[in-house]
Amino acid sequence: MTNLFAPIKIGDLELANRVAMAPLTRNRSPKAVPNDLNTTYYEQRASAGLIITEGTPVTQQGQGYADVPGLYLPQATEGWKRVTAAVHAKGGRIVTQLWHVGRVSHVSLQPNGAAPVAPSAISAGAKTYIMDADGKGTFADTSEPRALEVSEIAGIVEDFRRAARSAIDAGFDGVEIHGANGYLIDQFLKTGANQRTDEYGGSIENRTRFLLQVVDAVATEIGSGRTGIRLSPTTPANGISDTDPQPLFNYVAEQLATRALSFIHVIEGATGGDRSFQYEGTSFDYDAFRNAYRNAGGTGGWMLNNGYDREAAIEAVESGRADLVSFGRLFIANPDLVERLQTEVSLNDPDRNTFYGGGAKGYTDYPSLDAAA
Ligand code: 8OZ
Repeated sequence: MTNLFAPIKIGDLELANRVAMAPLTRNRSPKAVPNDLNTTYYEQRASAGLIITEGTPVTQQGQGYADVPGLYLPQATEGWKRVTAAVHAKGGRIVTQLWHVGRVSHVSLQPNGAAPVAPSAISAGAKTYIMDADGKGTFADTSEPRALEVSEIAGIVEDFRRAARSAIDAGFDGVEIHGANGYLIDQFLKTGANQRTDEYGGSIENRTRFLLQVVDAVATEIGSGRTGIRLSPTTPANGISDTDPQPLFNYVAEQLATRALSFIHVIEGATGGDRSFQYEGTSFDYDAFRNAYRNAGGTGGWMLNNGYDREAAIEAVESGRADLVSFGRLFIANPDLVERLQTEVSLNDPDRNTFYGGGAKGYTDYPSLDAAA
């Protein structure tokens, strides 16, 4: 029987335990550069088996929220070096999440106030987070996107490759490609956002093309054993939907299986919500998805996410349903979450009001057990 707290090797990454810190957007990095407060936050959470940083846009075009840290400016690489050094000094492992939001953006965040880009000119109908004229964070409707020219797509793949190189330069142990939650890769995958008639739209193979081009560019640049990907087959996040997700994601699983990735990170159901959520008129079997990956020879760590508590995480790993489990909200409020889960002590509650934006309050001031003692 495998234990949630036992070490694991996934690809090239040797982890002390199977409790991962999920990527969490916190909007505390003005000018897209990680700072000392961000360093403290990640350092406090270094006992996670693996930290996956908040989404990190690969370009300004890939940016959809104010004050998220990027990986497209030299200053950001320098800032991330301090974060990775602090986590490594505490014995932790940390990868960064490479992100392009696609249509989930606002003109005020785009280069020259341009329209956000997407597979097709279909609005997300979602909210994003921008700065108002007084520099105060506020939620706003996502802007109308324009459809990418086929000639532009290779450039975006190249942006992912370049950011992956910068991640390694910054000292990260690897990267997670953000293929989830209705952002650009998920927009290409799913019928609700992709109505293209060229080689990037229509068939399952065509809709998966962009994802695989990004995976191959990143894995070739930094090594497949340092590359993971996050997927959310049935989330409605950011207005995304698909008419038949099971064959789509079984194909994705089979394709990824041949690429020797470090891990596959799966959000079950609606991100941050109902784990049994399905798109209207469809059904999705997450065990069948994992089996498609394993039956095709996939050996990466299978990481599950979404609303897990101690008991459910222990069960998932002991039953073999998961190799690792990632925790989001619990890691916001409990820097020493691994120790707390291990010793079964009570957890601090996260404060929603301080999730996005602000300073140390609700970010670096949640007490660890040591501090409480
Ligand atoms: C919450 C707020 C803003 C962004 C995701 C990157 O859902 C996000 C995100 C979450 O993957």
